[in-house]
Amino acid sequence: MVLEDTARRIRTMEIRGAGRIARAAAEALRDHAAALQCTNLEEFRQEMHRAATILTETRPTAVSLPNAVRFVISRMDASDSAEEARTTLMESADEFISRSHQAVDMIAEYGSRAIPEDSVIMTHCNSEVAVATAVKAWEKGRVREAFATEVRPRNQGYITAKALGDAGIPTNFIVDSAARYFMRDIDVVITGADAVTGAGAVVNKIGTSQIALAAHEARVPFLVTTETYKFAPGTLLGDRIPIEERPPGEVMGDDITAGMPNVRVRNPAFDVTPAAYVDMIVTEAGAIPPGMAYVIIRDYLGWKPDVWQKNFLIDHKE
Ligand code: RI2
Repeated sequence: MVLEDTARRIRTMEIRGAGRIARAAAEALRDHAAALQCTNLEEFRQEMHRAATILTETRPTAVSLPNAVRFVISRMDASDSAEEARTTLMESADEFISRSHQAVDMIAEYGSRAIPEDSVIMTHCNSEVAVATAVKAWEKGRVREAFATEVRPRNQGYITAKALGDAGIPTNFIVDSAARYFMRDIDVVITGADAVTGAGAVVNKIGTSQIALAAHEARVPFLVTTETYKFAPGTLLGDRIPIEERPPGEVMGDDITAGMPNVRVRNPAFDVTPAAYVDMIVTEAGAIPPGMAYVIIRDYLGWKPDVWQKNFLIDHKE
Protein backbone atom coordinates (compact mmCIF):
# COMPACT_ATOMS: atom_id res chain seq x y z
CA MET A 1 0.00 0.00 0.00
CA VAL A 2 2.77 2.44 0.98
CA LEU A 3 4.55 1.49 -2.21
CA GLU A 4 1.59 2.12 -4.52
CA ASP A 5 0.74 5.30 -2.67
CA THR A 6 4.28 6.67 -3.01
CA ALA A 7 4.33 5.71 -6.70
CA ARG A 8 1.03 7.55 -7.23
CA ARG A 9 2.25 10.63 -5.37
CA ILE A 10 5.44 10.76 -7.45
CA ARG A 11 3.50 10.32 -10.70
CA THR A 12 1.04 13.10 -9.86
CA MET A 13 3.91 15.33 -8.66
CA GLU A 14 2.54 15.55 -5.14
CA ILE A 15 6.08 14.46 -4.33
CA ARG A 16 8.41 16.25 -6.76
CA GLY A 17 11.96 17.48 -7.17
CA ALA A 18 14.62 15.00 -8.19
CA GLY A 19 16.16 14.65 -4.72
CA ARG A 20 12.84 14.35 -2.91
CA ILE A 21 11.50 11.68 -5.24
CA ALA A 22 14.73 9.70 -4.79
CA ARG A 23 14.41 9.80 -1.00
CA ALA A 24 10.68 9.00 -1.17
CA ALA A 25 11.46 5.94 -3.31
CA ALA A 26 14.16 4.79 -0.87
CA GLU A 27 11.73 5.20 2.02
CA ALA A 28 8.97 3.32 0.17
CA LEU A 29 11.33 0.40 -0.57
CA ARG A 30 12.42 0.29 3.06
CA ASP A 31 8.85 0.30 4.37
CA HIS A 32 7.76 -2.25 1.78
CA ALA A 33 10.60 -4.57 2.80
CA ALA A 34 9.73 -4.16 6.48
CA ALA A 35 6.08 -5.04 5.88
CA LEU A 36 6.74 -7.99 3.58
CA GLN A 37 5.73 -11.32 5.16
CA CYS A 38 8.26 -13.43 3.30
CA THR A 39 10.90 -15.84 4.52
CA ASN A 40 12.06 -17.16 1.16
CA LEU A 41 15.08 -15.25 -0.18
CA GLU A 42 14.23 -15.65 -3.84
CA GLU A 43 10.63 -14.56 -3.33
CA PHE A 44 11.79 -11.58 -1.28
CA ARG A 45 14.24 -10.51 -3.98
CA GLN A 46 11.69 -10.89 -6.73
CA GLU A 47 9.12 -8.84 -4.85
CA MET A 48 11.65 -6.07 -4.14
CA HIS A 49 12.66 -5.96 -7.80
CA ARG A 50 8.98 -5.69 -8.72
CA ALA A 51 8.60 -2.83 -6.23
CA ALA A 52 11.70 -1.16 -7.69
CA THR A 53 10.20 -1.29 -11.18
CA ILE A 54 6.90 0.24 -10.02
CA LEU A 55 8.79 3.16 -8.52
CA THR A 56 11.23 3.76 -11.38
CA GLU A 57 8.41 3.77 -13.93
CA THR A 58 6.62 6.69 -12.26
CA ARG A 59 8.69 9.45 -13.88
CA PRO A 60 11.18 8.78 -16.66
CA THR A 61 13.57 11.73 -16.65
CA ALA A 62 15.00 12.22 -13.15
CA VAL A 63 17.96 9.83 -12.95
CA SER A 64 17.98 10.27 -9.18
CA LEU A 65 15.09 7.81 -9.07
CA PRO A 66 16.71 4.73 -10.70
CA ASN A 67 20.06 5.57 -9.09
CA ALA A 68 18.44 5.66 -5.63
CA VAL A 69 16.52 2.45 -6.25
CA ARG A 70 19.67 0.67 -7.45
CA PHE A 71 21.60 1.89 -4.43
CA VAL A 72 18.92 0.54 -2.09
CA ILE A 73 18.32 -2.87 -3.65
CA SER A 74 21.70 -3.83 -5.11
CA ARG A 75 23.42 -4.90 -1.90
CA MET A 76 20.75 -7.42 -0.92
CA ASP A 77 21.85 -9.59 -3.85
CA ALA A 78 24.79 -10.87 -1.78
CA SER A 79 22.51 -12.00 1.09
CA ASP A 80 22.07 -15.63 2.18
CA SER A 81 18.60 -15.31 3.70
CA ALA A 82 15.47 -13.21 3.34
CA GLU A 83 16.08 -11.77 6.79
CA GLU A 84 19.62 -10.69 5.90
CA ALA A 85 18.40 -9.23 2.61
CA ARG A 86 15.68 -7.28 4.42
CA THR A 87 18.11 -5.84 6.97
CA THR A 88 20.65 -4.93 4.30
CA LEU A 89 18.03 -3.27 2.13
CA MET A 90 16.59 -1.25 5.02
CA GLU A 91 20.06 -0.11 6.09
CA SER A 92 20.89 0.87 2.51
CA ALA A 93 17.70 2.94 2.27
CA ASP A 94 18.52 4.79 5.49
CA GLU A 95 22.07 5.33 4.28
CA PHE A 96 20.87 6.76 0.97
CA ILE A 97 18.46 9.15 2.69
CA SER A 98 21.05 10.36 5.16
CA ARG A 99 23.73 10.79 2.45
CA SER A 100 21.23 12.68 0.33
CA HIS A 101 20.52 15.18 3.13
CA GLN A 102 24.25 15.57 3.80
CA ALA A 103 24.87 16.17 0.10
CA VAL A 104 22.36 19.05 0.04
CA ASP A 105 24.16 20.71 2.97
CA MET A 106 27.59 20.25 1.37
CA ILE A 107 26.46 21.59 -2.00
CA ALA A 108 24.84 24.60 -0.34
CA GLU A 109 28.15 25.33 1.38
CA TYR A 110 30.32 24.93 -1.75
CA GLY A 111 27.81 26.67 -4.00
CA SER A 112 27.44 29.63 -1.66
CA ARG A 113 31.21 30.21 -1.86
CA ALA A 114 30.96 30.34 -5.64
CA ILE A 115 28.42 33.18 -5.53
CA PRO A 116 30.16 36.58 -5.76
CA GLU A 117 29.64 39.19 -3.02
CA ASP A 118 26.48 41.30 -3.30
CA SER A 119 24.97 39.16 -6.06
CA VAL A 120 21.61 39.30 -7.72
CA ILE A 121 20.73 35.70 -8.49
CA MET A 122 18.18 34.07 -10.77
CA THR A 123 16.78 30.57 -10.43
CA HIS A 124 14.30 28.49 -12.41
CA CYS A 125 11.83 25.91 -11.12
CA ASN A 126 12.03 24.63 -7.58
CA SER A 127 15.23 22.88 -6.73
CA GLU A 128 15.82 21.96 -3.10
CA VAL A 129 19.56 22.19 -3.54
CA ALA A 130 19.54 25.46 -5.55
CA VAL A 131 17.29 27.08 -2.93
CA ALA A 132 19.53 25.76 -0.11
CA THR A 133 22.54 27.27 -1.90
CA ALA A 134 20.82 30.64 -2.37
CA VAL A 135 19.75 30.73 1.28
CA LYS A 136 23.23 29.78 2.49
CA ALA A 137 24.75 32.52 0.32
CA TRP A 138 22.16 34.99 1.69
CA GLU A 139 23.10 34.03 5.27
CA LYS A 140 26.72 34.77 4.39
CA GLY A 141 25.70 38.18 3.06
CA ARG A 142 26.57 37.31 -0.53
CA VAL A 143 23.10 37.71 -2.05
CA ARG A 144 21.36 41.06 -2.43
CA GLU A 145 18.27 40.02 -4.35
CA ALA A 146 16.75 37.06 -6.16
CA PHE A 147 14.65 36.46 -9.27
CA ALA A 148 12.43 33.37 -9.44
CA THR A 149 10.60 32.41 -12.63
CA GLU A 150 7.00 31.23 -12.63
CA VAL A 151 7.64 27.85 -14.32
CA ARG A 152 4.59 27.16 -16.40
CA PRO A 153 2.63 24.96 -16.43
CA ARG A 154 2.97 23.60 -12.89
CA ASN A 155 4.09 26.89 -11.34
CA GLN A 156 6.83 25.43 -9.15
CA GLY A 157 8.29 28.95 -9.11
CA TYR A 158 5.68 29.84 -6.46
CA ILE A 159 7.31 27.39 -4.06
CA THR A 160 10.74 28.85 -4.79
CA ALA A 161 9.65 32.47 -4.45
CA LYS A 162 8.00 31.69 -1.12
CA ALA A 163 11.05 29.81 0.19
CA LEU A 164 13.45 32.59 -0.82
CA GLY A 165 11.13 35.29 0.51
CA ASP A 166 10.59 33.40 3.77
CA ALA A 167 14.36 33.23 4.20
CA GLY A 168 14.36 37.04 4.05
CA ILE A 169 15.74 37.43 0.52
CA PRO A 170 14.14 40.30 -1.44
CA THR A 171 12.65 38.24 -4.27
CA ASN A 172 11.25 39.20 -7.66
CA PHE A 173 8.73 36.80 -9.16
CA ILE A 174 8.65 36.94 -12.98
CA VAL A 175 6.94 35.10 -15.83
CA ASP A 176 9.20 32.67 -17.68
CA SER A 177 9.38 34.83 -20.78
CA ALA A 178 10.83 37.77 -18.78
CA ALA A 179 14.06 35.88 -17.99
CA ARG A 180 16.08 37.43 -20.82
CA TYR A 181 14.66 40.90 -20.16
CA PHE A 182 16.01 40.81 -16.60
CA MET A 183 19.27 38.99 -17.39
CA ARG A 184 21.14 42.31 -17.53
CA ASP A 185 20.46 42.68 -13.77
CA ILE A 186 21.68 39.21 -12.84
CA ASP A 187 25.14 38.26 -11.51
CA VAL A 188 24.68 34.49 -11.41
CA VAL A 189 22.03 31.94 -12.40
CA ILE A 190 21.63 28.85 -10.21
CA THR A 191 19.47 25.85 -11.08
CA GLY A 192 19.14 22.24 -10.02
CA ALA A 193 19.26 19.18 -12.28
CA ASP A 194 17.16 16.13 -12.94
CA ALA A 195 19.97 14.42 -14.80
CA VAL A 196 23.53 15.12 -15.93
CA THR A 197 24.93 13.20 -18.90
CA GLY A 198 28.46 11.85 -19.24
CA ALA A 199 29.13 14.75 -21.61
CA GLY A 200 28.14 17.27 -18.92
CA ALA A 201 24.81 18.29 -20.47
CA VAL A 202 22.19 19.16 -17.86
CA VAL A 203 18.60 17.98 -18.06
CA ASN A 204 16.35 20.22 -15.99
CA LYS A 205 12.90 21.80 -15.97
CA ILE A 206 11.64 23.01 -19.33
CA GLY A 207 12.88 26.53 -19.96
CA THR A 208 16.26 26.00 -18.30
CA SER A 209 18.11 25.90 -21.62
CA GLN A 210 16.58 29.21 -22.75
CA ILE A 211 17.73 30.84 -19.54
CA ALA A 212 21.19 29.30 -19.94
CA LEU A 213 21.34 30.66 -23.47
CA ALA A 214 20.33 34.14 -22.29
CA ALA A 215 22.91 33.94 -19.49
CA HIS A 216 25.59 32.86 -21.96
CA GLU A 217 24.76 35.75 -24.28
CA ALA A 218 24.92 38.21 -21.36
CA ARG A 219 28.13 36.62 -19.96
CA VAL A 220 26.34 35.72 -16.72
CA PRO A 221 27.76 32.61 -14.99
CA PHE A 222 25.41 29.61 -15.03
CA LEU A 223 25.77 27.30 -12.02
CA VAL A 224 24.11 23.92 -11.65
CA THR A 225 23.74 22.45 -8.17
CA THR A 226 23.22 18.71 -8.06
CA GLU A 227 23.93 15.63 -6.00
CA THR A 228 26.17 13.03 -7.66
CA TYR A 229 23.29 10.56 -7.86
CA LYS A 230 21.69 12.67 -10.60
CA PHE A 231 24.52 11.81 -12.99
CA ALA A 232 23.47 9.22 -15.56
CA PRO A 233 25.82 6.26 -16.10
CA GLY A 234 23.64 4.93 -18.93
CA THR A 235 24.57 7.92 -21.09
CA LEU A 236 28.11 6.50 -21.30
CA LEU A 237 26.58 3.53 -23.09
CA GLY A 238 24.84 5.85 -25.51
CA ASP A 239 21.48 5.90 -23.70
CA ARG A 240 19.56 9.13 -24.06
CA ILE A 241 17.69 10.68 -21.16
CA PRO A 242 13.97 10.34 -21.98
CA ILE A 243 12.17 13.66 -21.78
CA GLU A 244 8.86 13.27 -19.99
CA GLU A 245 5.92 14.76 -21.86
CA ARG A 246 3.08 15.41 -19.46
CA PRO A 247 -0.67 15.67 -20.14
CA PRO A 248 -1.84 18.60 -22.35
CA GLY A 249 -4.44 19.45 -19.69
CA GLU A 250 -1.65 20.90 -17.55
CA VAL A 251 -1.13 23.59 -20.22
CA MET A 252 -4.63 24.25 -21.54
CA GLY A 253 -7.99 23.07 -20.24
CA ASP A 254 -9.50 20.14 -22.13
CA ASP A 255 -12.67 22.19 -22.66
CA ILE A 256 -10.64 24.79 -24.61
CA THR A 257 -8.66 22.28 -26.69
CA ALA A 258 -11.90 20.50 -27.54
CA GLY A 259 -12.87 23.58 -29.56
CA MET A 260 -9.58 23.55 -31.54
CA PRO A 261 -9.49 20.23 -33.38
CA ASN A 262 -6.34 21.09 -35.39
CA VAL A 263 -4.32 22.22 -32.38
CA ARG A 264 -2.08 19.83 -30.50
CA VAL A 265 -0.80 20.98 -27.10
CA ARG A 266 2.76 19.86 -26.33
CA ASN A 267 3.98 19.68 -22.74
CA PRO A 268 7.58 18.49 -22.37
CA ALA A 269 8.57 18.77 -18.69
CA PHE A 270 12.33 19.04 -19.23
CA ASP A 271 14.95 20.26 -21.67
CA VAL A 272 18.66 19.76 -22.18
CA THR A 273 21.24 22.49 -21.61
CA PRO A 274 24.47 21.70 -23.45
CA ALA A 275 27.68 21.62 -21.39
CA ALA A 276 28.92 24.68 -23.31
CA TYR A 277 26.37 26.86 -21.48
CA VAL A 278 27.18 25.52 -18.02
CA ASP A 279 30.03 27.22 -16.15
CA MET A 280 30.15 24.98 -13.10
CA ILE A 281 28.40 21.96 -11.63
CA VAL A 282 28.41 22.03 -7.84
CA THR A 283 28.17 18.56 -6.30
CA GLU A 284 28.90 17.16 -2.84
CA ALA A 285 32.14 15.89 -4.40
CA GLY A 286 33.15 19.45 -5.26
CA ALA A 287 32.51 22.17 -7.82
CA ILE A 288 33.51 20.80 -11.21
CA PRO A 289 33.44 21.92 -14.83
CA PRO A 290 30.82 19.97 -16.86
CA GLY A 291 33.65 18.20 -18.72
CA MET A 292 34.39 16.26 -15.52
CA ALA A 293 30.98 14.55 -15.47
CA TYR A 294 32.61 11.28 -16.53
CA VAL A 295 34.84 11.34 -13.43
CA ILE A 296 31.80 11.68 -11.16
CA ILE A 297 30.11 8.74 -12.86
CA ARG A 298 33.29 6.66 -12.61
CA ASP A 299 34.20 7.51 -9.03
CA TYR A 300 30.80 7.98 -7.38
CA LEU A 301 28.43 5.70 -9.24
CA GLY A 302 30.58 2.59 -9.51
CA TRP A 303 31.03 2.79 -13.27
CA LYS A 304 32.75 -0.36 -14.52
CA PRO A 305 32.89 -0.18 -18.32
CA ASP A 306 33.57 -3.89 -18.75
CA VAL A 307 30.64 -5.14 -16.70
CA TRP A 308 28.13 -2.28 -16.58
CA GLN A 309 25.06 -2.73 -18.67
CA LYS A 310 21.69 -1.09 -18.88
CA ASN A 311 20.02 -2.94 -16.02
CA PHE A 312 23.07 -3.63 -13.93
CA LEU A 313 22.47 -2.64 -10.35
CA ILE A 314 25.03 0.03 -9.64
CA ASP A 315 26.24 0.85 -6.19
CA HIS A 316 27.85 3.97 -4.81
CA LYS A 317 31.47 3.53 -3.89
CA GLU A 318 32.25 3.48 -0.19
P1 RI2 B 1 16.03 19.08 -6.60
C1 RI2 B 1 12.54 19.29 -10.57
O1 RI2 B 1 11.71 18.54 -11.42
C2 RI2 B 1 13.06 20.54 -11.24
O2 RI2 B 1 13.38 20.36 -12.60
C3 RI2 B 1 14.28 20.80 -10.39
O3 RI2 B 1 15.17 21.72 -10.97
C4 RI2 B 1 14.84 19.39 -10.30
O4 RI2 B 1 13.69 18.56 -10.15
C5 RI2 B 1 15.82 19.14 -9.22
O5 RI2 B 1 15.21 19.32 -7.97
P2 RI2 B 1 10.13 18.32 -11.10
O6 RI2 B 1 10.04 17.15 -10.16
O7 RI2 B 1 16.41 17.64 -6.55
O8 RI2 B 1 9.56 19.59 -10.51
O9 RI2 B 1 17.23 19.99 -6.62
O10 RI2 B 1 9.51 17.99 -12.44
O11 RI2 B 1 15.02 19.45 -5.55
